[in-house]
Amino acid sequence: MTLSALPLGLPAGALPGGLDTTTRVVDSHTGGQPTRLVVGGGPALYGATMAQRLEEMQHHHDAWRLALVSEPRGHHAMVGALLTEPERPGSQAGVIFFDQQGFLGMCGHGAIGVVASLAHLGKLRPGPLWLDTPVGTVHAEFMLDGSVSLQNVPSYRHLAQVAVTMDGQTFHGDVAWGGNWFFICADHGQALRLEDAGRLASFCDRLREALQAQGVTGADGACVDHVQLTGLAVDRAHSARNFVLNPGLAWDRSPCGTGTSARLACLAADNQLLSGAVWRQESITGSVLEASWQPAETAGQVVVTLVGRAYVTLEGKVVIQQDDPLGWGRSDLRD
Ligand code: PYC
Repeated sequence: MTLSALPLGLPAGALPGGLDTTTRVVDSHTGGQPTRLVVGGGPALYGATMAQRLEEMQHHHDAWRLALVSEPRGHHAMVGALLTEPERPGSQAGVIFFDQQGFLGMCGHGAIGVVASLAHLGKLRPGPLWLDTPVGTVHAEFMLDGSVSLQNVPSYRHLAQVAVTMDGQTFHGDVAWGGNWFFICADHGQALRLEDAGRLASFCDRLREALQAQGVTGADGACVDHVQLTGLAVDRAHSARNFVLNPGLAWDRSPCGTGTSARLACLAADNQLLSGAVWRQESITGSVLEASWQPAETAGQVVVTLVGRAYVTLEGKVVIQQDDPLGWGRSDLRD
């Protein structure tokens, strides 16, 4: 059938073999790292808490995760965000973040993208809002200049300077929580350059495997699924550069919000950054997140405020054609 042969007025989604879902998405990027926000349709979650809703999504609606963020509709750096009803009185919404590998506790660049996308749709004006996530509530502020300030869940260093052996060499790093678990390593000996992203991703992937093989975990045996290499900033106006490997081989185009939070928790623990001082974290793509910390209620923990900007790139409707063997996505492709 050619387009001109279509009966007049028939929507493309109603093509034979086509399932025109009511799922609507808004895509954005924060410092180059993409977020795909579901703003209508998608799975309905009925649990009373965000933790229950996450479990429901994991066990009953995982197909949606792959359909939304994996190829051919997405790619391995894509992070998805599903809005839910708020869990706590006073919050405006709940949000569950996911990627091609699974689910994220929190996502800094993603939360900034969610706020910018809701503002783009006219659903919020400059001012404060609270978002519930499976690992706690974050406080965001959509600013008049379009930037977003985000007070993350409390961050802390769990282990200091753990030794890990890989390929006969020993590396050291802190294990820290910033909404996800990170191994933060400075003595990696790698040049943090964009042109080396593939090599850096493979280095971090092997380091992560070594951590797991050598029994290095977060609190309560949690898997350390993010690796952050730190180095000197290229731009003198910035405080430091990082390379962050997210779950799988997805390396972060942004400086990673939860990773920057974990880094500040370590800097605070080592008395290397004063409370309230501004840290400008640079990624290997050159994008920047500003961050500062304040003591949290719990001793030894800090609350990190991130400031960044997200830009909307697309508004769309998800189409899953019934006879498309890849309509629900695939997760078995690795670069
Ligand atoms: O910005 O926190 C973040 C993040 C986590 C995974 C991808 N981005």
